[in-house]
Amino acid sequence: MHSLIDGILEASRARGPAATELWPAEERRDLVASAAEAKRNGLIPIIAEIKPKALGRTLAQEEVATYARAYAQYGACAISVLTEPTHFKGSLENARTARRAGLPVLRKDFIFSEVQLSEVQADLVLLIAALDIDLDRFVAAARDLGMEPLVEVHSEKEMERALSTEARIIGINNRNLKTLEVDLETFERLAPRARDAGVFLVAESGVHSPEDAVRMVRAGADALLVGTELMAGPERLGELNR
Ligand code: IGP
Repeated sequence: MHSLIDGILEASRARGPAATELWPAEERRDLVASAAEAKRNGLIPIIAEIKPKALGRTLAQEEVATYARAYAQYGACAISVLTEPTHFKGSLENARTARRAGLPVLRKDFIFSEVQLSEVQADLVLLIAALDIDLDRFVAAARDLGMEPLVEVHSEKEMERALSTEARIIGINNRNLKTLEVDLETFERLAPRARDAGVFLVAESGVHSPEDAVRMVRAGADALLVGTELMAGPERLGELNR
């Protein structure tokens, strides 16, 4: 059986690595500080995602720039950029373009090799526990490259694995990457364990209304990661904070 993840990994292997120039560590933008600032401004800290797949096409760089600027204007605390090209219609260029809007940028991809980590620099990089990578090694490698890792989990087992690493930021994905089913209860179930451990917690996927947003914050989210809802119009970021 050919799963979504298998197909993505295969395509990445076939493409090979892209080279990048790294910028100095002082230039890294801090998600935790940015989320705290959003809160001080009376906003729910939202990491707004650029997800071309939600529109069913790749985006021109001007469109990426327009989304990124709008997200900044509507008070997002960071921008998440899908860079996976074959399934998600993203690109490394999208991450570089989005960063010009001034917010911290999270590179969102299916990272299964250290080589991929150095393809493009971002302020944060997603590491998916379900990919069965050596998380300890990848968390350290991401920091060596000047990026803060955000480790994504979807089950109790993955949460324990993530908490056993040096990761300071953990994302709980409400979407099952295998079945693509979304259930906000996933965050509510897994959050308490991470709260006790004192990590910065991100609620990922499935937020479409102010009620959803408040539900995630009440369950202990320090920030929300929202994609599909905002690709329908960045002004919806304002509505989520209603
Ligand atoms: C955004 P949504 O339901 O708001 O579009 O979800 C984000 O959480 C989702 O795109 C995502 C994702 C991922 C995509 C979370 N983890 C891993 C690709 C790979």
